[in-house]
Amino acid sequence: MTTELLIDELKHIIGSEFVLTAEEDKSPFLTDWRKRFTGKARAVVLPSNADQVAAIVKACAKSNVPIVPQGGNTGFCGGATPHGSGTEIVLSLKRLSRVRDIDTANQTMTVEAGCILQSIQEKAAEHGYLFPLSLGAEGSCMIGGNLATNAGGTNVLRYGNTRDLCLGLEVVTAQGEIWHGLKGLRKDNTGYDLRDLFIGSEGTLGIITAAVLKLYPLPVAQWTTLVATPDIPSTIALLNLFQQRAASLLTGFEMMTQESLDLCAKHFPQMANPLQGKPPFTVLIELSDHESEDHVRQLLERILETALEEGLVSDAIIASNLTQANAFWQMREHITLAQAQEGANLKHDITIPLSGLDSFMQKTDALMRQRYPGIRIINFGHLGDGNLHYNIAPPEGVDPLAFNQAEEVPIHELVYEQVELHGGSISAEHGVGQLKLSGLRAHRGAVAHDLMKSLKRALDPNNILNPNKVVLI
Ligand code: FAD
Ligand code: 2HG
Ligand code: ZN
Repeated sequence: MTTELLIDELKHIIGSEFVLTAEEDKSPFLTDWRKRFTGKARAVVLPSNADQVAAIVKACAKSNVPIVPQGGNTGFCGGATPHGSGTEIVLSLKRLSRVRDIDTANQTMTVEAGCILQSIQEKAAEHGYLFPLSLGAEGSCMIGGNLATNAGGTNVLRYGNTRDLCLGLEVVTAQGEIWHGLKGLRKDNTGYDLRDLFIGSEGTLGIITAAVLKLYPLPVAQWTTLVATPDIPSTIALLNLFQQRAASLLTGFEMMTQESLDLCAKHFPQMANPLQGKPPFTVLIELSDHESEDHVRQLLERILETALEEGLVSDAIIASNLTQANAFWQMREHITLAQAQEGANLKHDITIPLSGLDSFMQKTDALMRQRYPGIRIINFGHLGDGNLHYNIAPPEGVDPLAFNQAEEVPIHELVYEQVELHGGSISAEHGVGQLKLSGLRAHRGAVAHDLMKSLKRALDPNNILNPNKVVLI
């Protein structure tokens, strides 16, 4: 089938106004948030329901035209950006944005893939519930994208990754069939877990059109504190102290180095670190409680007292109100935005077992600074999960694009070699997409990589869904 005939068929399925072919209309869908990847597409299509998605997949499969699913386009690995060939179509899920059901007895919510994460949080809160997934992009990322990347964020240490927050899925397969898996069950051992197969598959195995999400009781009180720690061993000892004493009340434990907060203050001076004396490490800790304000506040104070006595912490500020607590979180979330304003940078989204974290940072920092004097290591992350964003910016005054072009590969190699030596992962929460495709076989090992290829071939034998992302077949 020619491109024209396919475009006509797509227009017939969803209406001409939802099949974009003009360059200026397609362009917002062809570059990722970081402006790291740009591609081309025959068309961008915007269906409004699962039946339309299925009909589009059937039409494309018939014409052998690959499809790139896209949600909020905030992903960091180029998974939602088409390749440069111009042969693919981008399928945006943004019009599938209905909340289908809220089941308070079952504590679940059924939503379509194009629902913005923040709107899901707000809807849950209107009904007195918490949907705990929370990340800096929550105002624009969509739940389909969160599921497809198995996004992490800042609440993982208490509630888990997106995978842990999902009970059921509706998925359009590579053959254009709809799998109706929207059961809100907490137990279901009827063979292979298809839901978990699609979650984290980055649009390469199926197109998620809806999901059943878990809801939790809204906490009645939250206290947030910023503390200064001298080094990583003290920061981990502090985490362990909070885990022991606060247990499930600990809902956030985010680490930021001085270098990352300096960059944040450079671009957002109103978000300078309120802790005095530029501590080497600043940790944002949040406790949430279902009992009372006083209960959790007193607990927080007692734990901080112990931490000060034991020398784990040299300074601490407890947010006195919600505005100050939000300001602490804003400072944390603005590191990514400050990096974007500073220019192109190299991201490493890694996890290391906490026992090896100090050694990893000492060794990697030393090698990096020795090889690249003046380099800026923008290191922050979800320390409670062992997840670092070990990002690299060139020395001040050096052109970032030229630097990245010359040094991207050796810098990735340097970091990933240390990740391997310390038993870590090269992608903690952002996924693989195009960015980490080439290193995946070595990282996962031949057996795991071949199993991934077999799965891809079995579910998508014609390589229609997001080809050449995650795994090459
Ligand atoms: P997209 O970027 O549109 O797509 C991501 C991948 O999923 C692509 O491979 C795409 O093909 C696929 N996909 C999208 N929708 C579907 C669907 N319905 N069915 C099948 N495949 C689909 N990530 C974290 O994990 N933790 C963080 O803390 C975090 N913070 C961030 C902060 C900022 C400021 C930004 C810009 C990004 C952040 N991210 C974070 C990365 C990003 O927001 C997440 O990966 C998010 O889950 C992507 O959602 P999206 O809707 O934008 O997906
Ligand atoms: C975060 O934790 C995100 O804020 C973004 O995962 C990390 O900018 C980054 O590298
Ligand atoms: Zn993160």
